[in-house]
Amino acid sequence: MPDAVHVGSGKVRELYALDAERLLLVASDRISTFDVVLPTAIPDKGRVLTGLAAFWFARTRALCPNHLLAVRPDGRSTECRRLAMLPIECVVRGYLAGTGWKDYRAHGEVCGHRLPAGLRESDRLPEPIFTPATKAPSGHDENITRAQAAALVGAERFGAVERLSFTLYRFAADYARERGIIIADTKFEFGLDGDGRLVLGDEALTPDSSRFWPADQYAPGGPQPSFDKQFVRDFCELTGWDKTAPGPELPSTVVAGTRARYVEAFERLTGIPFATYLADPNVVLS
Ligand code: Q0Z
Repeated sequence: MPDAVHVGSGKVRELYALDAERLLLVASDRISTFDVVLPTAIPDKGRVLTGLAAFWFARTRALCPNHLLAVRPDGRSTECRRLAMLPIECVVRGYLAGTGWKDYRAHGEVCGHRLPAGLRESDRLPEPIFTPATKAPSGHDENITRAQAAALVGAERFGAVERLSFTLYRFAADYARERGIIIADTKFEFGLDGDGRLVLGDEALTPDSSRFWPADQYAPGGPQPSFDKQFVRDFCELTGWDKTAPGPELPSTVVAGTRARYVEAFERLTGIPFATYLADPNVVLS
């Protein structure tokens, strides 16, 4: 890509500038678990995530404008409008997991939301809550209060991203639930376009930016299996790995099982055979 200037790296994605207005977001096949990127790739993982994000962008356009301009024929890279990103992560939680569960157990509340007593790990919340976080350069995002978030982006903008986040989460969670997937929580990132309008950016509603749980195995009262990464986690636990870098190489059985889970999530949610996506990635846009 002689015309693309590398401008950023995430744990499993790369970002390039195409020109002053456009970015290229490339999803690799790298996988992270327990916050460490493993030495073994999951073939087509980047294509699954790119296709899923594009699918959701196409289906939520009427709810909220987004940065997607085009999916490239490789199926793993998308051309996006360059935005001025807001300095907060917009997290919506429909279930009590991760730092939401930890904060609830410690303080009875999450990001200033007082929750009913007696909730168990992974319980569904009476209604979804908005729990903003800062974007820590370390990658370890920290939950902040609504007031802190409002101070970072302005009160009016805070209200707008909260409302949009709820609308997007409810739409996607209802849709996914009918297809056997619980979206327990999800993270959105918004930016401003050249006219100062709020636009949904980054990736959205993928298993890397959300917790996907198999609905048929849902059993609150403890942690839930991950729809996509459970084979990887189980294998890593079995090896006795101490969860510091470098992580273990994955055996081919774990790679194949994990790839199948990503493809299954794609096919369940989009209703499109993954092979059809590979032949023409634009199928997720119509
Ligand atoms: C997204 C990230 C990645 C590293 C910046 N439309 C946009 N306009 C301006 N900035 C961004 C976007 Cl998506 C933007 N990130 C996150 C993605 C690699 C960092 F692929 N950073």
